[in-house]
Amino acid sequence: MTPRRSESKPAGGQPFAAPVNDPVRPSDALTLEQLLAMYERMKLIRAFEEAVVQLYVAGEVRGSFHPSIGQEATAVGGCFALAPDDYMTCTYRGHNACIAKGIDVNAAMAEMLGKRAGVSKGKGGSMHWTEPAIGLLGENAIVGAGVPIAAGAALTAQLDRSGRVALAYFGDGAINQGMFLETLNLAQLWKLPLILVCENNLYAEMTPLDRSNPHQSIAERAAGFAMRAVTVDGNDVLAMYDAVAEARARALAGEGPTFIEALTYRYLGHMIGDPETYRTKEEVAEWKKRDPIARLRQHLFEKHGVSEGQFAAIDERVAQRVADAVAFAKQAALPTPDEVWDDVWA
Ligand SMILES: Cc1ncc(C[n+]2csc(CCOP(=O)(O)OP(=O)(O)O)c2C)c(N)n1
Ligand SMILES: [Mg+2]
Repeated sequence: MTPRRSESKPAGGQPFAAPVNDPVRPSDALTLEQLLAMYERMKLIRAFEEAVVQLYVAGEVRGSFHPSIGQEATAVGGCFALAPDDYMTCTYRGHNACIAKGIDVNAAMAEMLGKRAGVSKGKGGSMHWTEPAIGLLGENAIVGAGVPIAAGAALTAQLDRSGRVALAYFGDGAINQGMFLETLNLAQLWKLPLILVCENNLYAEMTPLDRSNPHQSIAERAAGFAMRAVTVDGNDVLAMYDAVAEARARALAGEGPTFIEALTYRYLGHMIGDPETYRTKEEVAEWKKRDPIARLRQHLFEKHGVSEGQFAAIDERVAQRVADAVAFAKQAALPTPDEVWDDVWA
């Protein structure tokens, strides 16, 4: 079998020589039903964010919005390899991961519009979705901050012997944060059941990775903490599933954390309104050829004979789901001024 782990290069670096001859491929055991569910979830993430872009442009979303469009496979591949009650943290761009983990999209859309029915009662907005019921310990607007929070959750799981693991999604911009480096050290020392997923989309805001990272790859740096570290094609949802499933099995076997560098790309700017002067249209077009949703669609068509009719039915269901979420959010009530101090802790 050909390995799914990627040899593609991050900007300015050679590919990290991850072990590529491991024949264990948990995704081989996925049923067609599960694969279709992954496909539908990726479509839902994209359609949800496309709808938010429209609402943002129409002036209905306040604050900043950081779309993850193009990064659906890192989220769905990763979260589908977790148990429903495993912990997860992510960034202000983590709508992909939250929807993949199973957040209620009505409540998520209501949060985007600042409504009381939102996941954070309309007070957090785009960057602070939180839902303990699905293990989501919060998106985080502070670069790198979700990593120690996930490590704390992993320590809890270890002490309680609960059989849960914690996964932290973060960007390539997090890797020079002190708390990130300290967490890697402790996590390896204490063999925490922690999965560290770096969504390396090659830019931190407007800074290309090769302007901030002297290593050949991000996984190479993590390997410096005596930690298992691999580089994965983050636009291949099955490769992501395999990497996280393997990491989860290692964590539960007491073998400690795994670092997964997932190579991916955001199609839109850092946030709505980003003039994108730091990258070329050609580069964006090149990455769109590796679109994660189109690739799973091709796989489903070639290997499982999924028909145009089946794909169209999924598209229709997804469009309806997002339209329902928008309608729900629009009619939902705003919080009132007397609620301002509710749920505020000091
Ligand atoms: C501690 C901290 N420093 C700086 C910022 C400003 N900031 C917001 S997003 C960002 C870039 C992060 O890039 P990356 O981690 O690669 O994530 P991406 O946006 O690419 O998903 C920066 C520097 C911040 N939010 N927090
Ligand atoms: Mg980045």
